[in-house]
Amino acid sequence: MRQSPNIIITGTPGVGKTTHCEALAERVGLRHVSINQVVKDKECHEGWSDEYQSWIVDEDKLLDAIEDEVKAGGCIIDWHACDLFPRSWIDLVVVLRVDSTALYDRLKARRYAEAKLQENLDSEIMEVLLQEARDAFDEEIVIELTSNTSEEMESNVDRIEAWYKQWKIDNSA
Ligand code: DAT
Repeated sequence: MRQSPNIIITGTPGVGKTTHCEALAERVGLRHVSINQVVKDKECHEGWSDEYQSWIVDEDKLLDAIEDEVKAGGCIIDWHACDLFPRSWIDLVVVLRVDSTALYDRLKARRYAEAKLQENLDSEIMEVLLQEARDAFDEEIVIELTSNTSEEMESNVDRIEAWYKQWKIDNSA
């Protein structure tokens, strides 16, 4: 039984996953597990896709690479997908959502190519990752939070911190 919960922060690229994870790591002391970083550092991939401008992830290798750390608890997992993680590893799934105009500006600032930018905007509008999270995990552990402004981000971080403290109380021996 883990002493601290594991949380996934997911959503379309640009919604604010990394920003939220870094704030929570600093405030709550959760370990930020950036899947992008793990895939790169531990070479959990089968090469680079020019079409998608991202690594082609080897999911088995990735899960092996993070298993011990995640099973120990207290991780905040940062990635745009969530359905590959075993349900037993995860206590809360936060799906961040953002308005199209804000997302457009953020992806434009990252110099995303037009096709990739449009693909991500479509994915956000179609709620692809929210649906993926709801299909993969029990509905009661999936929450949707908006991340349009820094005030919303502050309030999200407060809310996740409060959830974390309650989990610790509920799961103390
Ligand atoms: P992700 O990790 O989901 O790709 P990010 O954390 O790198 O997203 O954020 C993308 C950009 O948007 C970055 O410049 C910070 C900014 N940002 C993130 N969340 C925000 C929010 N709630 N309000 C305003 N700006 C935000």
